[in-house]
Amino acid sequence: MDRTNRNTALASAFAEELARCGVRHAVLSPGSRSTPLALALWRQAEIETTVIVDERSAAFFALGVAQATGVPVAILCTSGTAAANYHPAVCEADHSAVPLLVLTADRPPELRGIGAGQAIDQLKLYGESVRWFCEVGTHDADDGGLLHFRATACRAFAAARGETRPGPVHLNFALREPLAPLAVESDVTATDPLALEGRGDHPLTAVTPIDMEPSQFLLDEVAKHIAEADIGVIVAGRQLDPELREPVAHLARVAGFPILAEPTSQLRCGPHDRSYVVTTYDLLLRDEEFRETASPDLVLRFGEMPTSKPLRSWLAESGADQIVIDPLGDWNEPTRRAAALLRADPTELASGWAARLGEDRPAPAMWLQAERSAREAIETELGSDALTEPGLQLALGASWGDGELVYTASSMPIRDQEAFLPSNEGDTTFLCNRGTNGIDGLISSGIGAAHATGKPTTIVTGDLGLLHDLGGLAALRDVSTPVRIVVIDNDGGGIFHFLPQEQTLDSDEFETLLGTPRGVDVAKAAALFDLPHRKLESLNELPEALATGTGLIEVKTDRKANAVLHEQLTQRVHAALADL
Ligand SMILES: Cc1ncc(C[n+]2csc(CCOP(=O)(O)OP(=O)(O)O)c2C)c(N)n1
Ligand SMILES: [Mg+2]
Repeated sequence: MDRTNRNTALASAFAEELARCGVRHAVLSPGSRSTPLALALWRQAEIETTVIVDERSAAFFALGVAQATGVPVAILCTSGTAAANYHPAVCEADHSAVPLLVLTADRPPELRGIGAGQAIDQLKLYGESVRWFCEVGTHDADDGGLLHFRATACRAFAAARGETRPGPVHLNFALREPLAPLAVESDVTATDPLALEGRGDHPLTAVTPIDMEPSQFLLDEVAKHIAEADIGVIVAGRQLDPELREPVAHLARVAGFPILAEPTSQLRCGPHDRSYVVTTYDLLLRDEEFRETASPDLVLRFGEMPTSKPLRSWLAESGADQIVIDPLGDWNEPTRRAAALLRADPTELASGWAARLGEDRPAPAMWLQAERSAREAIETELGSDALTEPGLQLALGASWGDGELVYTASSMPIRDQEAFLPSNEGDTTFLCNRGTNGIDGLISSGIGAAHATGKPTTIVTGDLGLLHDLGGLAALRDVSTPVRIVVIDNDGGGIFHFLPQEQTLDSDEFETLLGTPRGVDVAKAAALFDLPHRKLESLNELPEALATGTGLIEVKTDRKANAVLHEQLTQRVHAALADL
């Protein structure tokens, strides 16, 4: 603990507790009011700090770190609009259950609302988006003040890590002068060793995680249900635990169920048994006849609901019993038809059910045949190395090796990844910011995840996504891991060509209001941050471009032609199904 003055003592006790709880990263933005906490975090040896000027990017960078590591990450800014710039990432962290410790410095009460400057109402600034808000208050460095700062750190860590659902926590720190570490004699009056030092290596108050062990009853009852199902499916959406792969693959085998796996479930790709993995469900479920014949009587859902619209509507229309494995305490059930939400550990559930089922049941032949035909149809249609958005997903899938990380943007990149990315044995981690589907902050999150894990990373973004978080590229200066940013440059919002607005607005209106071509020059964007740039002429140049390391890789496509190609792919898959 730093006894220089009241503020250094309180702030360093707080940082000490965060470190003892397990915090390893903090992202700071410059400002005067936050100096005591910034210095304390910076000087806390176990906590690595990154300094990012733009608070919006800083918060998204931290979101990427926290999502990739699963450990709460602290972000700290000064008072005023700085704190408001955290809001988009706070919303995303709330919806995607990512643990963030949001620390905002504030003016003390006597300097609020009197025109003192740089003071906005920061109390409950993020509303219901946070798991816990605390106005930490003004305190002396006496026994009570120091114990309060230490206990607040422990409580904030536990709340962010999840009780049960991880997410953001907001602590607002009112700080009086001196903000600089000026020595003030006798400012630290505490005498209790617990207030002064805490418990050495251990947090002041350790909070045990909630036990998610499933009951025998849950395991027995659902296993019976699975055994009785005629046609069942496993649907796997975004979840981050690679340990779920083997148990779900085993369950699929003994149940005879296919696994409709979104890449961000970590189940589509990986070294596990992928023989029942279906990758083309988005295209298959656009076919009326297939929807009918594949209609299940039992659905087991792991992770979040996948993005695919045809899959969502198929599940919503289905009369099947749906069992949603949702350990995080959310209401992860947009179909409003689920029979049960299970608040238990997914890995334990899958392995417990598999153990009870025993022998393998017949393979889900209908799904597996359809998958083979659909993949053949896709590969035939995209046969060349021409630069297309679906083709890029095939090329990307073939390029990644074990231990790589892929962070994919909302809009068409994540949809095309779901629709077209093949299954392969690569032990790759797939991340995204799909809690609120924003196109903001993705560059920052991808760089944060790369930095925290040290894994070679590919960020896949649209051109407007890049424009939105262009400033996020500044963070690359402190990152040594290779970060390849693949920019799908269709000069505007390609996704809007798939909406009825495209047919109903005249083309000027459509382009002005939705298409929004901005002529982003990817080469100049790279030059601004002194980054290498490479423009692909053909998809066969992709592996070499990725191997070059950090830089921007430009892939030019055409929005209108892309919508036509998607329709052709759907037709091609339907024709293949008709031939089965
Ligand atoms: C912060 C935010 N603003 C606006 C939107 C609405 N929106 C969804 S997709 C999109 C266009 C994205 O364009 P681009 O990143 O180039 O991807 P493309 O659609 O071309 O694949 C917009 C503006 C959003 N999702 N998030
Ligand atoms: Mg675009």
